Amino acid sequence: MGRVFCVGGNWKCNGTKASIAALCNDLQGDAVDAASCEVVCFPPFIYGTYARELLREDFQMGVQNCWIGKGGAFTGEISADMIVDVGFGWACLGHSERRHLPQIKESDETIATKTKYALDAGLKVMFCIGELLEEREAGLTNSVNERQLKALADIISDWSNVVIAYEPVWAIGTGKVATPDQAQETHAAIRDWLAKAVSTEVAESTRILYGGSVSASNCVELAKKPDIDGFLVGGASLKKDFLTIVDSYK
Ligand code: G2H
Repeated sequence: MGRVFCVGGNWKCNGTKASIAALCNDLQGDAVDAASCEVVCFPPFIYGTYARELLREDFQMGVQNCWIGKGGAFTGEISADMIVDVGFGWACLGHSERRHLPQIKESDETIATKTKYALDAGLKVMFCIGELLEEREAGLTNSVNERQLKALADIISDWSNVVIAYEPVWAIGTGKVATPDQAQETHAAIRDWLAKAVSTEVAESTRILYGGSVSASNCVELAKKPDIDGFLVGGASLKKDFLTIVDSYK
């Protein structure tokens, strides 16, 4: 079976009850053919249940982070087991804001360990990778992606619930989208690495999403590329435009 197109909406630390209700209303529309496209929204934790009640049923729900392991005396944290318990199916882990914001600074190892725990708990994971501008300019794009992926490959063997989201950090929220050719080249390199480091089966079946200033106007050209299997969308996921991006699989 081919790779099912997948679109994530990362709402980040945005929203109020009123804006979420308005957004969920704006996102009403024709049913998405589940055999062809999978859609997941990632609201802030505190609005998760509220958003689930209002969001169309054919869009799945996930969280933007979780604790690294089992719950317990970890004030302020939310475990993957709790996320499964309330019926959410996904976690978006390793987002560049969590890797690079000085107040957070999650390491490759933390993100990989957290991902393994979340997978073992039964979540699907959107595993984000990507290079900084200075790393791209130094020709390090592929080695950075490979280092981030290797941390995970070293500790998991089952990739069936992993979706990779390649998000060049210089393209996030900047309006500077990678060109379709730049994105395709990096996605193909990620797939080649998976084939060599994991297996040809995993390389062929694992979805690789593109993220970074994806919009209603650039998604169609990006979606035509053979190794781009969908998108992780930030700013545009807070608008009706998200539906146009979802529809780019057609
Ligand atoms: C990248 C992306 C969503 P945006 O962070 O993960 O955000 O589409 O706003 O660049």
